[in-house]
Amino acid sequence: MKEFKHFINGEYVSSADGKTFENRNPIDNSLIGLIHEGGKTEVDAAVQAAKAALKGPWGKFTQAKRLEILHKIADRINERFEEFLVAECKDTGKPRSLASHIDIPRGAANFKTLSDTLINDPTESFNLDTPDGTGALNVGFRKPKGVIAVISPWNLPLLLMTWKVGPALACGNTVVVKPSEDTPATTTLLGEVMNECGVPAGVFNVVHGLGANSAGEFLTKHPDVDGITFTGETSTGETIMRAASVGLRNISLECGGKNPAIVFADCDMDKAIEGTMRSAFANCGQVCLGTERVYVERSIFDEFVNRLSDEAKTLKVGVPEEAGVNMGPLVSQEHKRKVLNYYKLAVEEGANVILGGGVPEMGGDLDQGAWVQPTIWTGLSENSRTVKEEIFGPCCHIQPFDTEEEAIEMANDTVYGLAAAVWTESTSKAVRVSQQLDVGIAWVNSWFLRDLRTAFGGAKQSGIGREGGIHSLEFYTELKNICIKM
Ligand code: NAD
Ligand code: 6OD
Repeated sequence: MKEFKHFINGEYVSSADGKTFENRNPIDNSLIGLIHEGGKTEVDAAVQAAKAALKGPWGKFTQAKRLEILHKIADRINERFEEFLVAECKDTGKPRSLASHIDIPRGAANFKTLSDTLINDPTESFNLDTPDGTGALNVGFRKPKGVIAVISPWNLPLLLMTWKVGPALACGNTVVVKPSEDTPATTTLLGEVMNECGVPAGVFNVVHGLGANSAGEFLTKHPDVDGITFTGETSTGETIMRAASVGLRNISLECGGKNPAIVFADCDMDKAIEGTMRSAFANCGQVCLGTERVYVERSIFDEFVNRLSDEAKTLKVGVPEEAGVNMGPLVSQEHKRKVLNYYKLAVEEGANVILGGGVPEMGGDLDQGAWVQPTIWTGLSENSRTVKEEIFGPCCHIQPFDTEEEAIEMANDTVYGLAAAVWTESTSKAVRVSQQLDVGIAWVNSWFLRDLRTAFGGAKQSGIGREGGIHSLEFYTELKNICIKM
């Protein structure tokens, strides 16, 4: 039986009390292995290892040495690509084509691109006049923040974890990662890579477990954690923010979304359909940046609905390794129940079900899996829960609009503010609309196109802070001013 152990101080260790929980494959609910559940003992051991490592060789490495190691990590993930790919696909059920294109390469690249950007950022300096005429020189100096807790979700497990671990290490911090209880595999595997690449013991630690009253809560409440970076649901972000308030620890929160797409009549319809197919259905709709609300100008509404629905009918739902498959199951039985409750609610709220709304027949053992159909609705009120709440499944609601102002108003009428997509061939309209959308990222005629040097994060209840490029420096370092009297 496969076991997923903690990785503490450079070694794989079991939970002291022997407590484990199951890791199940979402394609057929079969048992993948047992995950060790971390308690206060394991969290404390990991945090103490991380704290000690700050004072060990890691703390004395030059930037160049750290950078060299981070590049090695990226290269090693790529050398062990197939192992990471198999592990990620087993945990999530996602198609190999998707994970080999996004999850694993981006998971590796996060160690390179971000560390290169951070290391090339200058700090400020100011000359201050003084009454004696000699002046003072002020020089900005960045120090690692210390021990960083990284709490990550299950939808892009390796990518979203390394997105934080890469810059944290580049800035000289040490980390304790608590991966999602649903997807322990690639984070566990990364421990081996860290050892292979000469990362000193204690710099990268992993404690498995659940959230409340388990490793997640114990880690975020640990007084020796200096900063907490989190990706996950907004409600969990609120809990973590409360935990971080004790001791005034810094937080970076990347949370949920209910992202709009606005499709204007002057769009290139082929591009808009192709982009919306990806933004609504990629990763079985489990992308925080995904589109769940589509606003379409009335003159092209029927054509858009018909074309999106025809295209969605061609999605091939199946197991990760099957050729041509572009949609897998949801991540777990629990998430399947949540998404199916929304499918039921949509009907109760009066939706026209244009496509899907149920569970596909997969046959054999696969019928035990977390499969749901790609689903498209129209006809719901903008105040319905289906349109207001994040579902995180392969579904979207399409609503017509008559004016640009109305589209912007509806797009912004949400507590979230993560991402949006605007489809138009008019550049001035694209810029004008994008500027008015209350989101962290607005795509024009594209979706999930990422330049890792740019700021990433959410407005409103989609998060606090920005990471990416030099913006990660703000969170992962403590900026001090050294004032030198001349
Ligand atoms: P989640 O909030 O349930 O869990 C995320 C992580 O937090 C897990 O590791 C979990 O164990 C941990 N956790 C849960 N309760 C905790 C607690 N009380 N204290 C400490 N840790 C706790 O989220 P999820 O279901 O894994 O992921 C899906 C959600 O993540 C969606 O809402 C999605 O929009 C969001 N997400 C956001 C982004 C972004 O960049 N903004 C990216 C991906 C996913
Ligand atoms: O591309 C990224 O860096 C990023 N953080 C993507 C988030 C995707 C959410 O599911």
